[in-house]
Amino acid sequence: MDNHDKLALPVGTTLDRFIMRKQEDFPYATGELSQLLRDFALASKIVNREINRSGLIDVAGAYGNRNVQGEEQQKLDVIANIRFIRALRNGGEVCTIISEEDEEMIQTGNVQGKYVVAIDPLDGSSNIDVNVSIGTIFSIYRRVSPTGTEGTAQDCMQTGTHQVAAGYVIYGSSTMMVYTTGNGVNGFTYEPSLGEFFLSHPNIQTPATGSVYSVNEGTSEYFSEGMKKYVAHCKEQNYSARYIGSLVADFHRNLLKGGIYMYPGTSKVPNGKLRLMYECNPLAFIVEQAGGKSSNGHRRTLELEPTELHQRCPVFIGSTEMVEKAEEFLAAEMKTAEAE
Ligand code: P6P
Repeated sequence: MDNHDKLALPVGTTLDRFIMRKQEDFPYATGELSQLLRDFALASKIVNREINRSGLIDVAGAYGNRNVQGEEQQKLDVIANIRFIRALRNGGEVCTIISEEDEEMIQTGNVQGKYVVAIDPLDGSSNIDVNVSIGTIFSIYRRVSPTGTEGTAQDCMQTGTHQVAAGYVIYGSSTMMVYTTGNGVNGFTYEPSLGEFFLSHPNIQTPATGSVYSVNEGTSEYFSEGMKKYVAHCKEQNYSARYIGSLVADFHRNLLKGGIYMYPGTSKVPNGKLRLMYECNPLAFIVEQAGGKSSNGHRRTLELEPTELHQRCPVFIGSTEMVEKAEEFLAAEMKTAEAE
C-alpha cells in the first residue's frame, strides 16, 4: 500500500452493500428480505440516537410530551417499540408483528407482506438509567397464511427452525448489528458520524468452549440439583462469572469470546424468564450459525413447539462444549430422579 493509499484507507463494506451482495447469492430473491433488513437498520439508528440522549432527558415513566404523531412519549422501551413497528409498517414487507411490548399480535395493514416479525424492541431497558449496554432482538419468518389477508397466530408461532433471518442490535460502547440469514453470522459496527453500519466482524464463529459462565446466582437456592452441580463444576474449572443482567450484552460477549449464558427453570419460575419467540429463538439461530448450541437444558431451542405468543422457556446458550456439559449434569439429575 503506497503512502497515497494510506491517506485514505477504504471505509469498508456498508450494511446496505453487504445485503445487496448477499441477495445476489439468491438468484430468485426479489429483494423483500433485503428491504426488511434495511428497515431494521434504519429503526436501530433512530433508537440508538434516542438511547444516547437518555442521560439528557427523563426516560423514566412518561415524558408528558406528545410527539408529532400525537403519541404520548413514554420510557424508551415503549419508544423503541413505536420506532420499530413504524419502520416495519412503512417498509411494507411485514404483515404482522409480535412484540414483547404488546400482548396481542400487531397487524401492520400490509396484507401483501410476505413476512412476520417477532421482536424484543429494547431488552434490558432497566439498565438504561445506569448506562449499561442494552439491545434489540428480532426474528423473521415467512408467513404460512395466504397473502392478501392479515397474519395469523399460526404465522407467528412457527418453530425456530423456520426462521429466515434473526439478529440483534447491541447499544454498547459501540453500537453493532449482528444477524444471520442462515449463511453464517456477520457483525456491523455503526459509525454515527456517517450514519452507516460497516462490516466489522465478518463470518463470526463462536469458540467451541470458553471460561465464562453467565447466570444469576442470586436465585441459586431455587436451582435444580443438576443446575447447582453444573455451577459448582464451573467454579471447579475456575471459570469467570460474568453476568451483566442484559441478555444481549452477555450473549454478545460469549459469542465472540466463548462462554455460556443460562436462564434456567427454577422452583420459583419453572420455565425461566426469557421468551421463546423473540429472545431465545433468534439468539439460538445466530449461535448455531456461529457453531454454538442452544437448548432448554434437554431439547434444542429451535425445535421447541410454540404454544403461546409470549411463552417462556429455559435457555442454555453459547459454546457447544459448555452447553453439552450443562446438559450432562441436568440429564444425570433426571436419571437419578427417574431411578428414585
Ligand atoms: P434477572 C432483562 O430484564 C432480561 O430480560 C435480560 O436482558 C437479562 O439477562 C435478564 O432479564 C436478567 O434477569 O432475573 O437475572 O434480573
